[in-house]
Amino acid sequence: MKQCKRGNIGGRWVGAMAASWLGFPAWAQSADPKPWQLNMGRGVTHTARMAYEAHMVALWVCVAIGVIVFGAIAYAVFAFRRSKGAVAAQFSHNTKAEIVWTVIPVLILIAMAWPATAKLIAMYDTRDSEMTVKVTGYQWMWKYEYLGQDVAFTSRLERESDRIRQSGERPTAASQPHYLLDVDHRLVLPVDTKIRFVITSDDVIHAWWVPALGWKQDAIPGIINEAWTNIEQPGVYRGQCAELCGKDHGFMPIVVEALPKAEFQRWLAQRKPAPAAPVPAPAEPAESSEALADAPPPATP
Ligand SMILES: [Cu+2]
Repeated sequence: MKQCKRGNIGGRWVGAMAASWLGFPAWAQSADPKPWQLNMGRGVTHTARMAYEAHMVALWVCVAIGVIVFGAIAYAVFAFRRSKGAVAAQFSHNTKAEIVWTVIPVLILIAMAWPATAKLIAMYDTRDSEMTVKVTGYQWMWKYEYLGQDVAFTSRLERESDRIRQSGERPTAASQPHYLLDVDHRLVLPVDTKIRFVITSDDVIHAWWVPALGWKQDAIPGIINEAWTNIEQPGVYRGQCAELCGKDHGFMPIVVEALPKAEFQRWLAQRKPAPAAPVPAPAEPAESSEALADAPPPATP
């Protein structure tokens, strides 16, 4: 980033590291990625937080192992150097050591996999959802259908981003803060609602991914994948197609706008097609039905 000064970056980096170590909600945990963000975001759903927690546990386990292993190597290199008269041992096998360095990693892996598996199972449980949105991937846009609501629309790259990318202009973060991450029609969703997604594709494999929701799901022709979310905070959350799907793969962003429930209902009502005009009543017959009954049947040819 040209606008950022080096000292500033260093300061922000140290600040962010300190904040994430202390567990403070800092920019490193914002819903959407920010420039120079180092860690993954915390997201705005319970599932996103579960992914974040699993990631942080794995990270700290790796840090602890790294410190112990590299610390032991550094100590051995320094304390047992040849200039101090150290002589290398000549044994080639040690059954006890081999059992220890096999069993300990296995136990660490089990301790990490157990909670991660429980979280994964919860992420796939789409039961008791309150509404369903069908997502279909196309080269290169998304279609959203609010099932049972008679509301459907396509969502494609916003025109100004599309114009700039084809013009050769160099957009700046100031003039185009959401360059290639804006769409013409946002996917509007309610907060505090368990929303089920059914995800498929009409042509090639795409993947629907909004990092703040905490998951990505493949959109595969002929297959319907499921996912769900329950957004906790109103806001705008951005994502992209996460499967290499053709030459314009980089130009099919996703924008989710989470609204409070009542506002969402108003939005949905506006999007619904107007009810069909009542069918006009047939004109009054000239003669009464009794007169018609008495009339002779129409002549048949
Ligand atoms: Cu795609």
